[in-house]
Amino acid sequence: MKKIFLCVLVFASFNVFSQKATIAKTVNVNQQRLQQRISELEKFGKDSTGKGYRIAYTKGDQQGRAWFIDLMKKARLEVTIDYAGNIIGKRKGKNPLLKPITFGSHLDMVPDGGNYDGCVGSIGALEIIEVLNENKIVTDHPLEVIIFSNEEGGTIGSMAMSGHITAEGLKQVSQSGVTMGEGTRAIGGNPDSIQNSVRKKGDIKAFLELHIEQGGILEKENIQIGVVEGIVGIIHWEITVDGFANHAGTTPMNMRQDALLASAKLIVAVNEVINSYAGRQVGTIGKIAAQPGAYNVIPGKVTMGLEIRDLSYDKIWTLFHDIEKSAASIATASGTTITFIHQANESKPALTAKTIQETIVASAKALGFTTKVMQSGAGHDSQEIALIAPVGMIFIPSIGGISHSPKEFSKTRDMVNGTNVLLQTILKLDKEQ
Ligand code: HGY
Ligand code: MN
Ligand code: MN
Repeated sequence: MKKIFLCVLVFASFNVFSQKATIAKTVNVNQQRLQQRISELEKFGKDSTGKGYRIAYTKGDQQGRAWFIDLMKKARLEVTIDYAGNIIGKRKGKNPLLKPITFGSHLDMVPDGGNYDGCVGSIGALEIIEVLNENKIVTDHPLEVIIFSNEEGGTIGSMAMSGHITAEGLKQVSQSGVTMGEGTRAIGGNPDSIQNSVRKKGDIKAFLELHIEQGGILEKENIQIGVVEGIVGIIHWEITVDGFANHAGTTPMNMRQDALLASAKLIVAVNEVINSYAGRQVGTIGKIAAQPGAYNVIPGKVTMGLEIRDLSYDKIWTLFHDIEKSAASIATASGTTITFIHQANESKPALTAKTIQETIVASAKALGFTTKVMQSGAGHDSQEIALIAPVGMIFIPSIGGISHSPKEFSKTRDMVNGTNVLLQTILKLDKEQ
């Protein structure tokens, strides 16, 4: 009798297990809901010219966040905002002792940016919860959807979570004109106790981020899913060029201390230094302002923003020191003074977890997708979270390789593919203890 009972029990549990595995395999994300939410999100933060402005901490950002939080609550997530302004949506698992599997991205954007950078990963993360709810799947691990604050301004929210934001970093002025600390408060965080948002190594089982590639490799090579192996480091410097403002009509050409002319030479020098090394490093002067800014006044002062990126942190500094040398000779020749101020909120290069790369590849291949293991030339919250937990990133193609532009676009089909790979990867990770 006992033997029969045992066989029935084994058969039944095997049946449940294989049933669960089958459900998991056949579960699909909802294409229509994904597309509809991407289009809806685009509405927030439009300025009078219709440009997308969900720059971190602005009204547009706050409206977009409020809209998303409402959707999270409707998906029965337990939503909180941590001290760094990160939005966290929790879903209970069967075993509360297991560490959470976390996934998400960011909603803020660059000035006049596109509607896919950060949005695909955020809306995709919420889609996972919707689909699990609809299919009545409860994972063993607790799940957390995390929407990081101010990713574009230096991965501020994830930097706080990894314990690397500093008092100096909070004083840094953000793209919206307020300091990082003031902005954090504006979105519901508390910069005075920001250390309370820190997660330590071991607190999270894994963090996964679905993101657009923001480059043209996947499209060019006709590959459906990118599997990120490493994310570049990013360092910024504020540059000030001090010359001497003077009358543009009466000052002879050989008696000028023209800050803008010196700046122009420095911009060329930056480009020459970066191109003088083999490798995939990049360097950009992305913003410039000349004072006083009149036709008939020789610019006396120029401020610029320098950014250098590479997978090697040391190489970034080597490139910077070469640029400093070029600046010194330009300053001497032009009678100007050139100073560099290193910005505290720098991102270090990070590698993703090999095991998670393999799980993403297996999930993508099981769904019949082509894959490519690749580096990310864009920075991401994942590189901060990689300091405290194993991370994985899934890329989908950016059409034309365009990003940080209103022309940024990814196909619905690719968003669906990426979100399905994210879902299957989460379900696979959930089976690990
Ligand atoms: O700048 C970046 O690489 C990212 O899109 N924040
Ligand atoms: Mn991004
Ligand atoms: Mn971006």
